[in-house]
Amino acid sequence: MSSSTAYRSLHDPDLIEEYLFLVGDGDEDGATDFAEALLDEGVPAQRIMVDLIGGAQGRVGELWAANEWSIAREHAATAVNERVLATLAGRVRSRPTRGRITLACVDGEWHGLPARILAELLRMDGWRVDFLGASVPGPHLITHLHQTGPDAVALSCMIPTRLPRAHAAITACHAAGIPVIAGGRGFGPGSRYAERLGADAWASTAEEAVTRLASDWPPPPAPEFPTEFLGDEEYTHLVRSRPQLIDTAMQRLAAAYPAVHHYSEHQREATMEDFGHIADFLAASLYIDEPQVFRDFTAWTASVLTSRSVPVSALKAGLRLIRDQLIDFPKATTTLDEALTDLTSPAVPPPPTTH
Ligand code: B12
Repeated sequence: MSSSTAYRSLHDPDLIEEYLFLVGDGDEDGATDFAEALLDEGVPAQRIMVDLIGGAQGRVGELWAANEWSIAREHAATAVNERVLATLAGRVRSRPTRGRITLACVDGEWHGLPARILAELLRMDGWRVDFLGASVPGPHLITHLHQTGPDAVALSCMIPTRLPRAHAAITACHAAGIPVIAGGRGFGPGSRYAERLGADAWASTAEEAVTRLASDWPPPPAPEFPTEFLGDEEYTHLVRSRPQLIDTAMQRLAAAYPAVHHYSEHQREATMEDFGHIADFLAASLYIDEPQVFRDFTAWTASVLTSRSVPVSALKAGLRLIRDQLIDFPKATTTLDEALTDLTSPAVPPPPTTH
């Protein structure tokens, strides 16, 4: 296979599926050999990392969402992907010729692999990268910045519930005088949320970030950073009353959705976790004033529950139980009503992205 054939074939779903089989089988050596063979054939490491490893990781999530793979299998597959990425990174050495970058996932953000892919691409492009990994608490990030004095902070947020923490981190980086490039699906389909939270730049993919940082950094100072807390009274109430909201909803659930009487302990725990996600996504959507964030989440949750034989009516009952406790909060109730209307339409819309 010539390198150009290999390059094209990385977009071939069969190639990803072949690699995915090895990843799903927990075959670390097989998956590593597969990726190294592509590298030996001349496929750029960047392409293998983004298209093969990143592409397979997205498929892993789809299989989990469709209830075909267990969470344990997903975790095992992620671990294999991480090992393959590390092996490739070890094979492609590069000397730092540019500045220094700190790359971190926002506090509470456990999707570490996409950020790790970006870290490797930046390193290969000549940056010295301090990769701090998943879930970096704000104060520790700032201490690190004071110790290392980087030229940029790259902040990864894959899940919108972490946006309030992302805002705090961006504000703190600015106070330390360091510009921030933001990225990851949590910042939304475009740059809007990143801009609203005061990020200096945003990129949708790791490659776009590499180009941006190589050609246009540091960016001209933004005219004004929205440094103040964005959350309003509704957001604050929701965050403070989160435990009570969930407890009350759990207590009332059996009356609203009698099937709960037959739930196992595990099902009850999963339901409680789901209430937590409902509260967190609602809070995030209030924080950045984007109801769509919550509506995307409920559409996706409905499809995940359906693949686990839980009817949409269960989710609707849960949403109403939260709504009933928030009747004094107009933005929250409107958002919940919109989500409920979405779920009432004849076909629940497909999830916006995959898990
Ligand atoms: C694997 C996975 C997980 C794994 C993560 C394992 C790990 N160590 O990374 C686990 C199981 C832990 C997980 C947990 C959860 N997940 Co998840 N997960 C995924 C999944 C399937 C893949 C993520 C991934 O690695 N993709 C591959 C990368 C390469 O994709 P990518 O986005 O294209 O990456 C590029 C860009 O994002 C960009 N980028 C990333 N970071 C940065 C940073 C900067 C600065 C820049 C410029 C660019 C940039 O560069 C990357 C490379 O090009 C996604 C769905 C998907 N298809 O992506 C959901 C997804 C991210 N998860 C989601 C959810 C909801 C959850 C959970 C809440 C599920 C739950 N019910 O518990 C938890 C939350 C955990 C937490 N608090 O962080 C949602 C997020 C919702 C949303 N955005 O609206 C997604 C989108 C699925 C969905 N459709 O809803 N998840």
